[in-house]
Amino acid sequence: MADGSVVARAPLRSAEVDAVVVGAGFGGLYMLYKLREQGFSVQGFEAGDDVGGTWYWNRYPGARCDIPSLFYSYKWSDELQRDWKWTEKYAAQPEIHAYARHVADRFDLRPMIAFETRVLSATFDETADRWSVVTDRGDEVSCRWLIMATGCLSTPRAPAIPGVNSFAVTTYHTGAWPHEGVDFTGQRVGVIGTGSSGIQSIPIIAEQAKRVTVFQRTANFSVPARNGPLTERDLALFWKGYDDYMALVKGPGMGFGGNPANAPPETPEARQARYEELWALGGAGFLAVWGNLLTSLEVNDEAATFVRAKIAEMVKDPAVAEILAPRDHPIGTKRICVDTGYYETFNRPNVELVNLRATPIEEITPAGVRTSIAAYPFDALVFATGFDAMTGALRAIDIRGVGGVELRDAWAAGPRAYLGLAIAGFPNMFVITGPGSPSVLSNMINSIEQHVEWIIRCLGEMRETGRSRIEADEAAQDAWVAHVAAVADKTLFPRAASWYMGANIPGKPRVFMPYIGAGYRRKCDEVAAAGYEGFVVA
Ligand code: FAD
Ligand code: N01
Repeated sequence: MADGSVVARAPLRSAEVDAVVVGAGFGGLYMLYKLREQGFSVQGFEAGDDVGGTWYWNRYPGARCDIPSLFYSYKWSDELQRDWKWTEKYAAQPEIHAYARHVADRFDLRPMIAFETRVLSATFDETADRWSVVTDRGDEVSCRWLIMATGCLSTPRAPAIPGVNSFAVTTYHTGAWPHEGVDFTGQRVGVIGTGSSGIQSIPIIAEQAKRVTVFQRTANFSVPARNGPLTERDLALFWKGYDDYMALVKGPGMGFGGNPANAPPETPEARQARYEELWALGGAGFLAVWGNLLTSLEVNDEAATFVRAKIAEMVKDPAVAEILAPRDHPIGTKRICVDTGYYETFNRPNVELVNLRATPIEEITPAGVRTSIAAYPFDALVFATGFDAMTGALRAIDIRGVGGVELRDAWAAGPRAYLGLAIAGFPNMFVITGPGSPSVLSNMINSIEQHVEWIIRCLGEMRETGRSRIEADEAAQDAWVAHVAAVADKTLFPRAASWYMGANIPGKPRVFMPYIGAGYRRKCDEVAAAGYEGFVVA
């Protein structure tokens, strides 16, 4: 509950269902809907007290999507798509959360979900081909199919800084923001982290607070959102192109890939004109400027130089602009940020930028932050320090597969999954947008729908043919993992110390986790059509 109390309920002891779904974000909600529609009995579990996942937890000021809302919404119900009216090009968190709530109510999904319930463990019983799922409320549920909709960005992470818990006033993490909101009026606020969450929240915190000190370790590329109200004209254009768009989404090519035909023109003038055009348009579409932006360092350098020049134009103090100019990774190899007034915020008299590359933080103290040269006292400290991405939520659960092997051990050298959907040694378990699938490099809602539809087809076919066990084959998984890495190695992505690589977590193996190749949907469909090639079915 938002007030911290917990709803009393009896544990679901010894319940038996066909399927358990863990997580009630966009992945879990659609999975629950499809399972019920196909006549499977199902139990959902969600740690929060409401649906929405990302949009339930990330309530920091300025939180909004970076894919236009008309596209960042479910496609599986035409009526839903037509009825729901987004108010802005990029909706803010409250509106996206309201949308998730609307979906849950409209399709009556809540009765299937046990809220405020965290799944602690899942153990596979090899004799029965069933999972036993245990929660922090004492539930013990047995299921044939276990579906992890636990999210790629759902395990917030505090910075690894000495004294991190010693700050005596209040500390906030953007990924676990208080439901009642925070009023920073009159306060001295420190913000650590300048990824998407920091870049979205800093301008709004700066409007409220007496003073804001931004601690930046790595400068990030950000492009202006050019957000605004959605007009009737926008809607008309959207619906006019909808069928073509859906043909693309549902087409075999789903996945990243890039468009090789989109080569940079020969003259610098023509290229600059295109950068200007996309900059004026706003949004992450800037990365689509050339098909080889993420494979050619030379091409990438030019686009990066363009953005750095824009930063220098927007930020009045050249020394501050230089600190904000990203120079240590190619543009796009860390998630590009989409902002509203971020760089201009550093022109405000109440905002200060601390360059941690020059003066690192030595410790967090009861009074604030101490760097190698100064102490900064604060009334509030904000950690915009990101997530244990893609694997954090799965590794937090004690998952034991064949022979009692723990997932944490199976993934000790980095995540391994076949198509990002299933894991060798963990039969009957599926991961929605798992590592090795396009996931965070795609419109996540489209990827969620593709995975849910693949899983439901698989479960339907298992039921029809009277089979009770499906498991990724180790050799097929090895080949897929090698392919995911080989495709990534042909791009510039591995050059950045990004969370895509696991580089934001000390000690996490450096493996490029999302799949960046083309044709992912076709590959998944071919696997299913060939009788689940690469799986062992019993
Ligand atoms: P989540 O929404 O993360 O839901 C997972 C749920 O599982 C959570 O509610 C969590 O509480 C629950 N859970 C986890 N472990 C357990 C457990 N052990 N027991 C019980 N419950 C558990 N993607 C885009 O494509 N476009 C965007 O514009 C975009 N914007 C984003 C903005 C922010 C601030 C963030 C953080 C992410 C954004 N993303 C965006 C990515 C976003 O995570 C996905 O788009 C999508 O919402 C993920 O849905 P999901 O259901 O897979 O996971
Ligand atoms: O997290 P991040 P995020 N000392 O990991 C810094 C999605 N999202 O929450 O780069 C000092 O990107 C860290 O510095 P460095 C989106 O996919 C989308 O912002 O490691 N600094 C970095 O600056 C996004 O990519 C939206 O050197 C420390 C920051 O903290 C993903 O979620 C909005 C530190 C973390 O950045 C994660 O974004 C929000 C330390 N010890 C999120 N530790 C949209 O706009 C970490 N940092 C749609």
